[in-house]
Amino acid sequence: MNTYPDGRPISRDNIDNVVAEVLNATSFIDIHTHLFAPSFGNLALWGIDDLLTYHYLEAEFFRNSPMRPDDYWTLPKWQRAEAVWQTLFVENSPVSEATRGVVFVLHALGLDSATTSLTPLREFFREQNLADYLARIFRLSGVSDVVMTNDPLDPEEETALNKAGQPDERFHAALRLDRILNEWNSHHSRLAAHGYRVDPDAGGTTVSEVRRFLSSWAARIHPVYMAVSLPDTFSFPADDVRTRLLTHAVLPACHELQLPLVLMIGVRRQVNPALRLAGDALGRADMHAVRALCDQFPDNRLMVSVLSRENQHELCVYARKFGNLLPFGCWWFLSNPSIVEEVTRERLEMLGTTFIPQHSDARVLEQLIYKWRNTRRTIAPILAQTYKLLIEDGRPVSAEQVRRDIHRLFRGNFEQWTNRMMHHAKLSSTD
Ligand code: RAT
Ligand code: ZN
Repeated sequence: MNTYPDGRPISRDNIDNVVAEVLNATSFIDIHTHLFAPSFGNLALWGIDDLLTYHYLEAEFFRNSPMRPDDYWTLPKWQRAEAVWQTLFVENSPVSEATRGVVFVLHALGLDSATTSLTPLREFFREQNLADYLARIFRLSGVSDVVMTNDPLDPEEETALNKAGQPDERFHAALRLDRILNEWNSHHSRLAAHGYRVDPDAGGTTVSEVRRFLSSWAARIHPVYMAVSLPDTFSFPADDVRTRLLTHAVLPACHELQLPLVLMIGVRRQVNPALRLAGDALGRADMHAVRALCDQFPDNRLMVSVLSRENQHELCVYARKFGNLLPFGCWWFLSNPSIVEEVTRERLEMLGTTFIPQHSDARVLEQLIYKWRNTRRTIAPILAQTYKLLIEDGRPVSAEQVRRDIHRLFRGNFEQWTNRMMHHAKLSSTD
């Protein structure tokens, strides 16, 4: 029910309620996740064992448990999940963002988050019918669409992508380029094996062949963008294979196919390989690379997220200089209320509504519930405060205006940049 009539000015005292109501009533587009549609089979993760073996939790587990990583990895998944539960939820209070997330997921599903045994939780998940359950999770999360991460050079994914399963209109593909742009040395032979005439130095026909490879995958999976994560040492232009491939293959392909290029900059991979996926860290990046890309490719659309807190302000400044740059998300180690608050406030102050505040990065289906609930909870007072300042400064604010702004931040900017209208789920307050 729409409590606040459209055009009338909202009183300062009512702003908090209106913002909260509009945030809850708007279904968001989750522009970057690691979720997979059900047709991807075992790659699609859900349920308590996958929730507990999430790498954000594993990093915290190793801080609290005497178990050595090498011993942990010898255990089957169900035992790893039990070790994490016992250590982080039974022996310690789950106060971190990632552990509280699991608590909220269980609570939202009507389950006991204080149980010492995982058996009743496992029973609940086993009983679910996936089709109904998926709809329920999307509804509880307030999300209509999610974007997957699809890397055709990942052997497991390639097999799944090749098995054309039943498409699900809520899951959109994204063509991920990490193996091509960051690990060319170990992956050019995979392209060669598929008949592409490429060489280790990315010379000769390589760039046109990589372009052909990208076009062919784009025609198969219809991605909403191409994407790559880049190290904190990323520099552009540089005398390296990555610069050659970006300049002559990836950016021209994105331009031709009218797809944005998503750059996620600042990851320092595998500082502690024993932790596997939990072993990555971050570093401050040199933002000259972003300036050079925006400047040299004015007809390409670049969506950028930076992992280091120290790079956030520079990203906002560059976005003020280049209309082809769209900042998005509070990625990975930034996805904590204290930092989301700071970064979002800074972006609103410097960019108005021309950015995308958050994506979930969910790897396990139910994480959508807590990640989007937390985003709404953190961002509501920031938006409300912005409107209060606007009213104080002499401009009335209406509910219609709040709706327009929230729609733009969490749907419209992405739809405009990808040139796609996504399916718009109606949110109801009942579960
Ligand atoms: O947030 C994460 O789960 C990371 O492990 C990464 O996957 C990161 O989000 C990425 O897309 O590289
Ligand atoms: Zn990610």
